[in-house]
Amino acid sequence: VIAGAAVFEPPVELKGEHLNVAKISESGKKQRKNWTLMWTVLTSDQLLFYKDRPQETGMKPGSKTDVVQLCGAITRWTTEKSSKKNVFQLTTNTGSEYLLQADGYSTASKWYDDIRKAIDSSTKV
Ligand code: I3S
Repeated sequence: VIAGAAVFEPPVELKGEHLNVAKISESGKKQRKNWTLMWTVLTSDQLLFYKDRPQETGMKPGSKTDVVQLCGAITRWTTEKSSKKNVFQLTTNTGSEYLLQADGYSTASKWYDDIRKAIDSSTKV
């Protein structure tokens, strides 16, 4: 490692899976709901959404579609914001709002629990 050079540290990925994602607000401004199947990665303090699952070789930091900071975020289950089952919402401290969904309840609830834990530990710092 060259002293003083900026080194890209890839985030430690806790898990990655395809989830249905809809961004419904950006900085507090409502957006048209558009459900998309996204390769979703949880790190200790971020949620990363990729359009396609990055292959080992093609993994570039710039290829992320969306990066959500979990510090100060809030998550809760919702039955009002979608007719789909197993939907939870994630609101960031900058006022962006996402809906996340999986058809399997165990998948959705594992993600919900893990995101909650990441929010708690990254917000305490
Ligand atoms: O909350 P909404 O507007 O009922 O959400 C539905 C729409 O986003 C719809 O797209 P159009 O706006 O093109 O009709 C989607 O196809 C639906 O999936 C959305 O409802 P659900 O209940 O699936 O989140």
